[in-house]
Parts: sequence; structure tokens; C-alpha cells
Amino acid sequence: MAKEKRTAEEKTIDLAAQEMLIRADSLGIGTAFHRADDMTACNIGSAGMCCKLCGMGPCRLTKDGSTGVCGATIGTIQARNLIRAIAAGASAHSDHGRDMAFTLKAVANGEAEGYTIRDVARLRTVAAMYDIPIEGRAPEEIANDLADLYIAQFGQQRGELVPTSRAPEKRIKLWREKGVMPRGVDREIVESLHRTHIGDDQDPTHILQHAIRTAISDGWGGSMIATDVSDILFGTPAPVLGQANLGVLRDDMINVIVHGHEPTLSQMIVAATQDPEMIEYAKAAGASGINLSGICCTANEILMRQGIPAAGNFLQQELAIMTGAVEAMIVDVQCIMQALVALASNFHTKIITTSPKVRITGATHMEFDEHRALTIAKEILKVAIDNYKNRGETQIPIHREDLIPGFSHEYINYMLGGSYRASFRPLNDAIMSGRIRGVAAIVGCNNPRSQHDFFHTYVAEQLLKQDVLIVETGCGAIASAKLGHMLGDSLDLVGPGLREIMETVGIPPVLHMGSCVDNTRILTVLTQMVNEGGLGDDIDQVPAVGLAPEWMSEKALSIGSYCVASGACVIFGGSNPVEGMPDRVSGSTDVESFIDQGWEDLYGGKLIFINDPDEMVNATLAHIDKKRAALGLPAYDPNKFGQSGDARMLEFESLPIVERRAALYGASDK
Ligand code: SF4
Ligand code: MSK
Repeated sequence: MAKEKRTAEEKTIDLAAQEMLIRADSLGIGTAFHRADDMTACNIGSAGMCCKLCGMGPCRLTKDGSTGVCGATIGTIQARNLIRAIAAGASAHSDHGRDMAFTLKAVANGEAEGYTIRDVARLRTVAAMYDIPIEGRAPEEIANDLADLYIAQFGQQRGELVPTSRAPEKRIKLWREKGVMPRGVDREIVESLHRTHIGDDQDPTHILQHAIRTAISDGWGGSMIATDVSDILFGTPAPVLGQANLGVLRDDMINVIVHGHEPTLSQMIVAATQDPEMIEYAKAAGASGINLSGICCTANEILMRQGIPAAGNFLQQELAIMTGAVEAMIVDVQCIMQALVALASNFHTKIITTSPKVRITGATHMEFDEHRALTIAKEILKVAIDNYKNRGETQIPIHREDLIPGFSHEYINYMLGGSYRASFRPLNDAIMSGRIRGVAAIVGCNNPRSQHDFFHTYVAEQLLKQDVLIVETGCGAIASAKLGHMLGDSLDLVGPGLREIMETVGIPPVLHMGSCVDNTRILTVLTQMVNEGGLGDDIDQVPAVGLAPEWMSEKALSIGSYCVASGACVIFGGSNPVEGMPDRVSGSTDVESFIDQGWEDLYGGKLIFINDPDEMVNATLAHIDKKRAALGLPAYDPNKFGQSGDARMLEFESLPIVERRAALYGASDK
């Protein structure tokens, strides 16, 4: 039976994306949405029950009690597939972190053209955490030592990964007790592959213990290093005005999109687009200037630091090209669809690969090298400008929305107390009093098998109504941005207690905390909340939940697992890589139960898969309330809050000036 095709409205809730999907249909061009409709996912593979680790297979296990040729059980095969995915995700983040550390080293030694240490305060703070001497030393000297320390974390063979020292004390002790303290990033990833080779580790729970160790080496290792170095080199994010969605593209300008994850090249592209020589070159080509925007997490990197607009999230990479208005899409690593090249051949868009690690057949390759970064950025930009003359008919959706991104943990600390008394105290107090019921981090990708952006934004909206503070990263953050949830004037979405806090502090309902590698910022916030006092002495006691409602990448599984290892309850939507198969494999599999209850018993955190968005919301609230009760905090009661004077002030502010004066001073004072 032919598979049913979804309408554009069923594929995405985003109006700009819908318009481009209709255009795709009229031009007869396929996208990931169409391919997802055409391709039925293999139910054995999606449940993690297919093993192809040796030449005796592939072995597809479909019934209770069945085994592979070697005797491997469903549990072993699911655990092996899961740890391999986590190891791949950890390797992607961590290799990014390694490259950032090498860039820091090059900058410290004056070998990286165009880069400087933008955030010396952050450099000193991070260095001091590791007892690197800072007093009386030049930033470059400190950066050199920090770079050496960070580079060493990848190849370290013994001992403990140094950045794990930033976790709460009790958590560190727990990791040591359970034998999951990572030794070195590369070592844990290599061992994951070794253990899953035919004939090695065949006890599912033992395999998954190492999955936890590998994931910790990502979250408290490679990813944390990536975030630290990005902040040091490009500045710690602070609120800035930005825009999101395909409507940021311009008909009268050269449209250049950066897509991928690493900020090293994109930051130089930002600098190059502002170079008078390049602007003149663009004008000479007949355009009114250069319009830079981003897709995916590269978008997040330059959005939260410079306010460069985000053209869209993961599922909009093809749709941006569909506008016909993009001269070049410059890609680095991760989440880049191979389909871009074929799709771009229908238009004039050039797909330019830049990483030595990533080539796509048919794309133009212009390799990036941080030692000549600005020069290369300008060369790439010239290719885009030269391509403007080839532009044909365009259709740019009008939809775009303003947003305020840039809520790094440093900024959250500052905004809660100002420079006089920067502190997490007000946040903890608000949770303890019940004004804020709890915290949810909504992160991760889009997946064309679910309605684009719907899960992210629906879950966020429902939780906001329940006074849950929302922080977001990655493509989920861009989904919220496109709906205007990252603006102060969206406060109507929010429950009464949370609204009081937002009005007092001056923050939007959803806080944008960065790219997917920046989920480490959330670990830092949770640790600071613990250290502030009043919410227990470890992360597993904080009323907080992590959600990845539309996940698709292996990185998401690594993120979810390091959050579990850190004590968080994590809820994923969409496909469950360790599920049972209805009618064939009964109930939850051993692995599914283990990453839920088993991990909770060991680490206080758990990983669960829920497909229904309302159930996701209910599970989140239930977990938050359970943690509140365990801390002895008052039960959540929305009727207690919402009467602050700030609300009255906002009412005044919304009045036309004449009425406002009349309300304040009487009708005669006009
Ligand atoms: Fe089959 Fe075992 Fe080989 Fe996997 S390792 S493919 S289960 S024989
Ligand atoms: S880009 S990993 S689709 S968040 Fe970070 Fe988005 Fe997920 Fe890629």
C-alpha cells in the first residue's frame, strides 16, 4: 500500500517552511520531508534490534528470546547499538572541542590570523578553576597554558578528566564510586568501540555503564571545552537583538548562509562581511550589500554573539536554498544533508564545504585553516558575490521574528543580581517559593518524521503556562525564536508566578542558551543552583527536566546520557532506539528499563522516550513536583502569585501616552 503523503501544514507548523514546501512541490523538487514520507523506517533497526557488527550477520532479532548467530541477545544488541551512537555523538562534540583548543593554542602563539582573545575575563575565570596562574600574566600566556591543559584532555590515558572537577562535589564522588569517572575523551570513545566489537562486552548493563562514562567525557569534557574556548575567543554571549526565519533573506543583497557547528570559520565570515572592501565588491556586483545568516548551530553561535540572523533550523537547510536567493551556503561539520548539493543544482546556490573532515560529492571545497582564517573567509565570500549574477527567480517568505538570544550562565548570574550582587539566589528563591515551579531545558534537533517545530513549541508553551522556566539550545531554540517566544512581549504565554519573575528581571519567556554543544551551559547553571543552596546538594535533587522532543542526531543521545549521568530526568520524543516491538517483543526491553529505572537507581537521572506531547508535559510536571516534594518545598499553587506591582506598571506602559498620563496624574494633565 502506498504511503500516505502529508500536506505542507502536516509537515511543519512554520509558515515560511510551509510556503517553501509548496514551492518544492510546484517545482517537483524533493526535500527531507518528502523523503521521510517516501521511506518507511525499518522497525527492526529503529528499535535497535539489528546487529551488523560482524560478517556472520546482519542479524535481525524480531521475537522474544531470539539471538544473533553468535548468540547475542536483544539486550546486548540494543546496548551495543546505543553505546555506539553515544560514542559517535560524543566524538562529534569532542572533536569540535579539540579543534577549538588547537585554535586557542594558535591564537595564544600569534599564529591565527584575524583572531584575538575577546573575553579575557572569561579566560581568567576558566584558567583559575584549574589553578593555572593568572596574576601578572598576559592573556596569551594564560591562554597557552589553558590550551595545553585542554588539548591534553583528549589523549589523557589515566586519572580523571580535569573539567569534571566543575561538577557538584557529591556528583564527583558518585562517579568515582560507580567507576564511571572518565579518564580521557578519546580513551572512552575508543573503548566504546572496542567493547562492542564481536566477542567483547556482552552484558547490557555493563556496556551501558561505559556508555555513561563516554557521555560524561562529552558533557564535562569535549563539549565543555568547546563552549569555554568559544566564549574566550569570540565573547561570552549576552542579550542581543536578532531575527529568525527565512524572511531574513534579502532580495537586494548577496545572501550567504553559514551552516554547521564550529564558530571558528563563521566568526571570520562575519568579520569579512563587514569589511569595506567586501561590501564594495558586493556593490560592484549590483547588490546593495552582503546579508549573512545561519542555519542550525552555526546560526546559534553567531546569533547569540553578534545578533546575525538565523535563517532557520535543521529542516530549513534545504528550504533556504528553495528560495532561489542564496548565493552560497558555507558548511563546516555536522547536520549537513548530502541532499543539499542535488537540490542546489536546481538553483544557482553554491554549496561550499570547508572542513578537512567533510567533503560532499559535487560541492565546491575551499578548505579552512585557522592560520589564514580571514583571507580564506574573504576568498569564500568572493565566490558567493561572483555568483550573484547567476541568480534566477526568487521567492522569499515574509515570515521572520525578532528575538533576544544570549543567555549564557554568566549572564543569567549577572541579570539576577546585577554587577553589585550577581547570584543565582533569586532563581533558587523563586523555585523554593513556588513562583517558578521548576526548570525545563528543551534542546535538540528537528526530525522530518514528526511535524517540524510542533513538539518543541507545544511542549514549551504548555510548560510555560505551568510556571516552568524554559531554557533552550540548538534547533529547538530556533523553533521558539520563530514563534516570538524569545521576546519580552510574549509574557502572556506564561503562568502568573513565572511572569512576576520575568517582569522583575526583564527576560523573555524562553531563554536561548546557545548551540547544541552549549548544553554544558545548562550543566553549569544546574551546578550553580546546587552550590547556591536550598535545592539539595546535587543536580538530581533540583526540580528540573531535560527534553529533546524532536531528536534525530547521535549527539542528542550523548547529550541525553550525560544529563542523566549528571542527575537529570531526560525525556526524548520521536523514535525510541531501545524499544520493544509490539506483538513480537513484549513490553519494555531490558535495556529500555535499565536506562529508565536502572540509571535512576544509579545516578538519580533517567532517559525515557515518550511520543505524545501532552504525556511529555505531564511527565515533566510530575518529575518536577516529585523533586519539589522531596526537597520539602511547598506544592505548586498558581493562585498564590501574579499580584505584583510590576504587572500594574506594564498595564500603564501599554496605554497610549495620553491615557497613561491621565491614569497617573488625572485627566487634566495632558
Ligand atoms: Fe550477528 Fe553476533 Fe555478528 Fe552481531 S556480532 S552480526 S549478532 S553474529
Ligand atoms: S544543529 S545536532 S539538528 S540541534 Fe546542532 Fe540542530 Fe540537532 Fe544538529
